[in-house]
Amino acid sequence: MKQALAAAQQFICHGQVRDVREYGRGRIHDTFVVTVSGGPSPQPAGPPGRYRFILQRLNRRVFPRPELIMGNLRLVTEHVRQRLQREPLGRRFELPRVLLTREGRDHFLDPQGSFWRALSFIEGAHSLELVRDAGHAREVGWALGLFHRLLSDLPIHLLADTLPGFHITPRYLKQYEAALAGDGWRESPEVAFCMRFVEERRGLVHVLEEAKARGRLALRPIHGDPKVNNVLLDVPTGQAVALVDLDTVKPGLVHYDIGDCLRSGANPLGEDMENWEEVRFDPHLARALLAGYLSQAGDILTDLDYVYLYDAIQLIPFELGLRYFTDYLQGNVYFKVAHPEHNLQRALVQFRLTQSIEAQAETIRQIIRDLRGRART
Ligand code: ADP
Ligand code: GN1
Ligand code: MG
Repeated sequence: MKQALAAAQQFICHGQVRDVREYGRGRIHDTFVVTVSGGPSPQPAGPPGRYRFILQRLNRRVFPRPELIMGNLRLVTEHVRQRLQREPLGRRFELPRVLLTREGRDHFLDPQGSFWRALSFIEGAHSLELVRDAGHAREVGWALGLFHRLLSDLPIHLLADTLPGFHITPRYLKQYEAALAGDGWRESPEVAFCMRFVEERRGLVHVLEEAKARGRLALRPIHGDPKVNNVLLDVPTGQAVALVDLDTVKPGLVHYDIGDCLRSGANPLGEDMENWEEVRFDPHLARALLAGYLSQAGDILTDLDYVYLYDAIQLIPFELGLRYFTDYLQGNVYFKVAHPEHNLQRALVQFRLTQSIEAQAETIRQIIRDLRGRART
């Protein structure tokens, strides 16, 4: 906390830091909310006297080149700001803005080598860990669709690759095989279940990468991590007002995002559910989420994009399960955990979700067909 306080001081010119406290439930960075009093707010229309900002210590094990993140963030927030100015939405939507240090830099490197950055706090909004109902699912999908639409004209060569290999499923399979060959894990019935689960789905892992290699799917700017708690909702109305956690914005397939958003937004029990056998994919939530998404991004999807939507919905929860399971086998080196079995439990949740998706494949394909028909009429 002392380090966080010292870092917070770097991002204020006037006034005093009143409070620094841990914030949110991210699995990668250390996030704090800082309250400042007595200085002008960096928000254009912020209240005088007291304001808050988000302070984050970026995880350098996951993101070895955090300076690339800051470049992308500045580019993307400016692009979205300009587009919304040209084509107003008629409702609130914003991305967090990068706040600068007293020296005018977009980050602060402390004496221990930690990389700190500050973002404007999205006021009057909150994020939920679990999807509440179909209205919430629709808003989450709407926010992702809007994000894709607003960035669809940003040339991808301008975006740095902040996390090489992210969402490249065959690469995660290789890492899994390397982890299995290691000796840092013990056998258990759950481990045996996960191993069998992965073996039975080896044929699945190449589907999106092959489509990309064959030119059937194209790279576009993506969010990379559009799960439910990264969409902020207006407190009184429940409308989506912001997307946060933009560190994985980079060139990718919109399919990664759609699959990720659905594995989070159509799993009402959430990804940390202890009774993993109860986890299921809810097609009503999925329909609402996809309808919200297509209301904004329907026009940027090609016929081939639609062809691979179901594959993405099946693949991305499987991929996340594989990532959690691998991390468990490696001794929990990537995701933050509350206990040593946490990543194994999270893997089981994602694998159970994948099973539920597979069991409802025809229903999900029908939802995609229905919504596509509606988008075209
Ligand atoms: P991580 O990458 O570790 O998930 P996030 O950037 O998602 O970290 O931040 C963690 C949580 O903090 C988010 O889920 C959200 O609830 C909250 N948060 C992040 N940025 C902001 C912001 N600019 N304004 C308000 N809340 C935020
Ligand atoms: C991580 O940072 P956070 O908690 O929003 C992860 C995502 C996973 C997610 C699962 C950079 O996201 O890929 O889908 O956990 N982010 C990174 O909750 O690996
Ligand atoms: Mg997050």
